Amino acid sequence: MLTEGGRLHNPRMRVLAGESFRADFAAADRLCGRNELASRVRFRRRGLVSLPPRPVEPVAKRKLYLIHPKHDQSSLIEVDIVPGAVGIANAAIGTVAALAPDDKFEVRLCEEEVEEVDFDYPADFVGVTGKHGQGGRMRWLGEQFRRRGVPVIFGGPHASLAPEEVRDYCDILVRGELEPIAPQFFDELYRGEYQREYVGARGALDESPIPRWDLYPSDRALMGSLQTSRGCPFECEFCDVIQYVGRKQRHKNVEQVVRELDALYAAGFRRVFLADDNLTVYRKRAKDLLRGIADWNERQPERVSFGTQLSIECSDDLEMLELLSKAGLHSVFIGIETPNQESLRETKKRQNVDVDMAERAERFAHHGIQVIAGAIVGFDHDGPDIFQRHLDFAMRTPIAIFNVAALYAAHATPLRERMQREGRLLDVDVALANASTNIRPVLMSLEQLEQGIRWLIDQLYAPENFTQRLLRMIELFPRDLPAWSNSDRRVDAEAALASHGILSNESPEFARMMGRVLKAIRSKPSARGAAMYALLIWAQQRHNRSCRRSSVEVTAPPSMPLAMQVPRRALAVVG
Ligand code: B12
Ligand code: SF4
Repeated sequence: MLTEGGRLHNPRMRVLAGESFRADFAAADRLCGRNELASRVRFRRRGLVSLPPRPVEPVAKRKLYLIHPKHDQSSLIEVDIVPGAVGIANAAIGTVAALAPDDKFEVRLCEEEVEEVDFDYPADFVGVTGKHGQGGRMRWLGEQFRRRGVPVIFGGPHASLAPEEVRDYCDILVRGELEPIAPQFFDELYRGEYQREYVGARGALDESPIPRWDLYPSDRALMGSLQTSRGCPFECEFCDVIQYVGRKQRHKNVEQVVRELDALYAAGFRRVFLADDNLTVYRKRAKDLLRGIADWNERQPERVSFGTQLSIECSDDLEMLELLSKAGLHSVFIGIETPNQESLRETKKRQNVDVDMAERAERFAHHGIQVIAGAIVGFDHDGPDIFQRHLDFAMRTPIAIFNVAALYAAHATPLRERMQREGRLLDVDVALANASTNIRPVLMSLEQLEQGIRWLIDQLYAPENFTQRLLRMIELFPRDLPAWSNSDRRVDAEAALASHGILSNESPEFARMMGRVLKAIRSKPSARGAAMYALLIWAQQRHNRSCRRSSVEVTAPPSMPLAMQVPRRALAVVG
């Protein structure tokens, strides 16, 4: 807007050309209105202004528009089958909003799965968060807003771990955690004297504020989100958690967690995802926390149920299982990874080696906790028989939901480094395409791997197999478990109806299976919530299988050869 061939072409802004950047910020506000802020950014980037700073005049609040973008492709954990809804609420944009000083910023949030991005909103800054699976959409949004002259800020896991993939699509890149740098960052943003890149250190979590759920479309998320800790002391080779938030786990204290729970409850949530990397790994702390959550839960008019992530070794500890159950944990995501012991050793998943995972999953079920398993195929020690081995293992467990993916060398991981060293890293953007990988496998071809995963997913979710595992889980559940609260939230009703719609479109064979599940639930109502959740995920899986998400506009990463951009997205097959 401001420069054309290096010359100023906006007459109002010419007035400011000889002034200091800081002063012209305020003056621009007065003369041209808030939107000229965007022009100044361009102006500054070209290094046109270098006069000494002057005192800042008070200006209006800056409008900050924070977006959690759509994901590039469907995944098992998202709920595309419920239009305009999300499975787990995004905590990042609400946290950034809470860190922005109230007197200087007016913040608006956009959850793109719920509402369209408002490109006409007169934002002074647009902030976009995202994970790797949203990278294409982040870049695309960055392009759109910059074309409109609005300065774009990128932050979050993808921007932090793969800055080279997004840097050229934003004006300000924030890597790492925002809390420790928030005062400086927002001050500089407000004054327009910001830097091209910020790097936040790993701070203490007591600096982390309660996310602004009041600004988020909380009524459109099935679960709220609460991160009680960051980091994990294990060192699985494929994992990016360590690079992102570190091996030394940092914790919020129990009072802080309870305050966040109060805010989530007030926002209407009755299911909450404890968004930790590994909730139970520090046992004493985990037990104190679970006791605090259990006490809090008992005081609520309606009981809240929780999901989280943890590692299998916690099931050694009977007290831990009891506390998880008492606190209201209804599902836990566990990286089972593989039944192949050599592959577990290869990937340094030591806590799973020589452990009878099927028996461990039963321990959770005995406590009324549903295990959701992460499974990976394509390790160097996986041959073509691995798919059948996975299926045989799965059918020995009471685990209905398996999230299966090809081993993938994520950014900044030790695995990626090794693949690069060994010349096995492929230059493709895999994003969420669970059947695809960016690694050349050792004991099978890429085609065998992709076909094998598709076969495995089809087998795992075949009505007969899925129902067998689900019935086993229901059978193991205790009878005296407190029921999930009866939600009167519209979004929960929509989820039930959506899964019902998909389920009832299935074959007569499937209808018979469902009849058996419903009968089992009737005779054990304590398992109802967990079973209905499994059915919802089943319906989502069925949906993913039959329909690919093609409507999301994305921009491929800069390194990708053009020829690969479209076909790779079309290849997406999700678990
Ligand atoms: C909860 C969670 C989920 C939830 C997300 C719910 C949701 N709606 O967001 C679910 C279970 C759905 C999920 C799914 C996936 N996840 Co996940 N998830 C997490 C987890 C455990 C916590 C995230 C969280 O809530 N953090 C709390 C917020 C407050 O912190 P934050 O996002 O880190 O943001 C901080 C800073 O980055 C910064 N910031 C963030 N955004 C912005 C924006 C601006 C403008 C600014 C200035 C600053 C800023 O401020 C925050 C405070 O410091 C992290 C692990 C972790 N420790 O972070 C993995 C993680 C984010 N997930 C990851 C991955 C890979 C995925 C999947 C792709 C997995 C898959 N194959 O399906 C999918 C992606 C789904 C998608 N839509 O794309 C990776 C991301 C790696 C990467 N390179 O991007 C992580 C790091 C670890 C992991 N492997 O699980 N995930
Ligand atoms: S246990 Fe989970 S979070 Fe921890 S390093 Fe391994 S995969 Fe990552």
